[in-house]
Amino acid sequence: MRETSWDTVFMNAHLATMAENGQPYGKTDADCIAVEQGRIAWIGSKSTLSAFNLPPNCQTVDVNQRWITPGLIDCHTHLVYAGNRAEEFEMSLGGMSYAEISERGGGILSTVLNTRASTEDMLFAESLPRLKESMMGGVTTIEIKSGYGLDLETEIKMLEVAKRLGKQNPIRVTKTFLGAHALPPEFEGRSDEYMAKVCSEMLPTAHALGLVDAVDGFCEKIAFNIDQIRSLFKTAEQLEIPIKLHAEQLSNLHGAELAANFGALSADHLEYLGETGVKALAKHGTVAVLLPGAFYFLRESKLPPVEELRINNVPIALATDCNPGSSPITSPQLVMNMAAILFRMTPEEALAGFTRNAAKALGMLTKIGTLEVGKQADFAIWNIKHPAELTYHIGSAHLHQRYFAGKLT
Ligand code: DI6
Ligand code: FE
Repeated sequence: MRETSWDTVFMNAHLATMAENGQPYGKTDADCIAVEQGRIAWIGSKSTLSAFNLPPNCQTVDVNQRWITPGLIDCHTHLVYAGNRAEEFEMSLGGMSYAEISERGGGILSTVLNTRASTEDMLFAESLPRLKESMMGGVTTIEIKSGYGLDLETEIKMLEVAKRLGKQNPIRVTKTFLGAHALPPEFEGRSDEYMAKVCSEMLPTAHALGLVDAVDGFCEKIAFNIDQIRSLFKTAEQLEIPIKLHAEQLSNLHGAELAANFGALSADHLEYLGETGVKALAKHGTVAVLLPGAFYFLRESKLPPVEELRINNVPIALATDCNPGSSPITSPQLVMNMAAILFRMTPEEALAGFTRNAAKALGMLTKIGTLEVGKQADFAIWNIKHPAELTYHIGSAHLHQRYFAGKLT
């Protein structure tokens, strides 16, 4: 008899471990998972369980032939913001393009004004329902970006709200500094100066407060050019902060290549990514994060080069990009369906996009993203008969239960 100090054993489960074990969905014959102190302690078959001595207070959970996947990971969101942009949505339906709306002082800037005007408590209260929605979709780790403040005070306020959301809810929140999201109105015509302020003051201050897990920027004609992004990355490099980039969303400025050359965790959006960009991602192990919600909502017609990414073994993650302007969505399942229908990704790729590859995009694969011994016991338990159903049903809820660090939530 092997002594254990397990807290919980889940039994009669189908496991989509999403580990790279050569089986679709990382399936195994094992039908049990044991948890100890918030981590996966053992994965095996019920028939071998008698070899273990379970402590008297060990709880057993009969999963009843449901499927367990790793808790989902939404690796790219702008979930903290104030107000919404339903009126702009109406304008865009009237024919105005996203770039036009943004040039008219709408777009990101209108959310900036609302976010600046909100107190931290207001911002928290507005963001919380979105976080709850995300949790109800099976998400156990979420990345949240700043970027609707564009001044030191408001960027810090956003990151503090993100931190508090994580502290007060059973979910892991990682915080990304996106001060280089757009040019604030007070810096009109002076984008180099704004970027200098981001690098010399805003990023170092937010970092010193312990609020920055990664740095991101928006490399685009309507945002920042490649030289400005390079200076941002140099600062991040000096501060030893991992980087990410919004790249090639509306045009090809070769941002993904720049990011990859700096060893970025991920390059995100990528509809306009070219061949050299794909090769650079492959060379540096940078994850391609695709955001079908924004593609759909902006009625984009240029598809990201999914097949080229596949051929070059670039890991592909998916995320909601939850934001008020281009992707007002919190449901991973709906995004998985969009990825299949719009990008022709397979259901297995879609699930890997919200688990293993999303963990990679956050630099957290050693902790989360697959069901493997030693990793966090973050599980989503689904009322499904096959894991492809998560992608097949159009956004319908199948979540039976959600466990965060071994605890039912
Ligand atoms: N690309 C996007 O799609 C979002 N940010 C970005 O850099 C849009 C953000 C917004 O419109 O509020
Ligand atoms: Fe984004």
